[in-house]
Amino acid sequence: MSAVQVQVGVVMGSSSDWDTMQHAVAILQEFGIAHEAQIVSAHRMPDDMFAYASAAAGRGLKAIIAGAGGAAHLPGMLAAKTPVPVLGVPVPSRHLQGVDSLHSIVQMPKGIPVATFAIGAAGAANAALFAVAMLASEQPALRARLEAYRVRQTQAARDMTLPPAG
Ligand code: RP5
Repeated sequence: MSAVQVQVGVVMGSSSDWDTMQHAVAILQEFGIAHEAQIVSAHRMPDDMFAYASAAAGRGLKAIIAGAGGAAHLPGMLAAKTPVPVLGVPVPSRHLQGVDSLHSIVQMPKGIPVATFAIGAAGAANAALFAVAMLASEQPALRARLEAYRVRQTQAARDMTLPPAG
């Protein structure tokens, strides 16, 4: 039996990021994307982070979703060490509510891009949906599932009702 080829890696700086990052994993599960999720801290596990990034392309990863909070180096440092696209998720932080994380991730100097998403759960889910869209460009069955997902979402919005005023 051959091992499943992981397509998307989900990494985060701490177990405290899981509340946010689980929303990325939930989307990958929903779409049946082979993935892995683990803690790879930029400042507490720098050698592990370099090893993860260095091995990513050779392992066949098509995208890395990286979430971190505060002075959030993880997505940028991973991107510096791998040609695999890095999708950054700013995790809400204790003191600055994730604005620090957002600025740390989005303000990459020219030359090493990190695709940056919204702060928190929406950003995590959207990063995974973006990874699905990337993979779907070469997988027609996955594209059909993504289109069906959007149709369901549209219908759910059309079915919304408003309560009486007052
Ligand atoms: C960052 O520091 C992590 O990404 C996390 O968002 C933040 C706080 O980590 P903990 O102190 O909760 O472990 O590296």
